[in-house]
Amino acid sequence: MVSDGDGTPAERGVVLRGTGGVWVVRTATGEREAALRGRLKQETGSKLAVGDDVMLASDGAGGSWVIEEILPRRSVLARRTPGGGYGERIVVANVDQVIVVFAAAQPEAHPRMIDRFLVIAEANELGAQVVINKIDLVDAAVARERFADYARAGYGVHFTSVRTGAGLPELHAALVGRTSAVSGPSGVGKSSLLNGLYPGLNLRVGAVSDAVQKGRHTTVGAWLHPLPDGGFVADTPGLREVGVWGLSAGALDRCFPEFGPYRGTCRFADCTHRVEPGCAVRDAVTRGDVSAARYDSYLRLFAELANDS
Ligand SMILES: Nc1nc2c(ncn2[C@@H]2O[C@H](COP(=O)(O)OP(=O)(O)OP(=O)(O)O)[C@@H](O)[C@H]2O)c(=O)[nH]1
Ligand SMILES: [Mg+2]
Ligand SMILES: [Zn+2]
Repeated sequence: MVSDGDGTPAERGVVLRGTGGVWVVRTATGEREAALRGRLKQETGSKLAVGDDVMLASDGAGGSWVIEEILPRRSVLARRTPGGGYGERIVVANVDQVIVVFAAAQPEAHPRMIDRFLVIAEANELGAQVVINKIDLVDAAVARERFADYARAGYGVHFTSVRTGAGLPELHAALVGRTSAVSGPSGVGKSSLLNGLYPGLNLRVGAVSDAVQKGRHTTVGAWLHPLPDGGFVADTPGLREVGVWGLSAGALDRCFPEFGPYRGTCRFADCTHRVEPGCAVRDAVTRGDVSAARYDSYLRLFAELANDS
């Protein structure tokens, strides 16, 4: 415990979740419920988010805690505010990486949907890893081939099964000590994976509670779960619509890391890599150096984003 200027006891903590103005903050000595100091609420740009590092102060009487200060953020997973206003809505602060979870079957992963999640991570300048779960339901060699594009594009890819335990040690190693935003469609096994890695988490599996949040995710906040061996994982519902992430069509090419070696060498500096002559990205696709399927995702998302604005 340290002391602030007034001699009031102060503690540093991480915001785990919040409802109705009450925030749960984890400090070195436990979890505390705290309200945001009124002065902080008014200041522009100081909206509190799950994942924020904060300074807490006790009211002295030993009862309630107040969030006195939001410490500078290392990163944010943020979307444009709904309704087109300026500013942003932070889904999780201080995220180190996005873990995009899909299933090899039941429900079968759609690679074009995986690309959407990866683009959102890239647009937020966050690292991403891909998890293909339920590998027990398919031929593992076929699945590895089917999702080979992601490893080729430079992403970490984990093939896992909660049923057999396959791939779990490697996924565990990828989570320890970091703050990860876990996302993916309903039913792919996100909660099952986290329970498999950390039985103490006791997340609900196959629950309707998560599913009913679909369509309401502009108001449903993320939850940050502390991991027993260091780090945090956040459930982040509703990551899939790229349109709300404040991304312009012209910036989309930077969200495909494997285009990187080529996009600077197109004939036109403002090449959109669709129809322009002398496009080095398209040439790389023709040669097979860039995945045609990933390029196809680029074209679809470009059209979507161009229509949005
Ligand atoms: N065969 C098989 N089934 C799995 C595996 N992982 C999870 N399941 C099953 O898949 C179903 C959905 O799992 P959940 O963990 O609830 O999925 P989720 O991604 O958390 O879903 P939401 O919370 O709705 O987003 C459950 O019936 C699990 O038992 C796996 O590796 N193999
Ligand atoms: Mg779940
Ligand atoms: Zn080009």
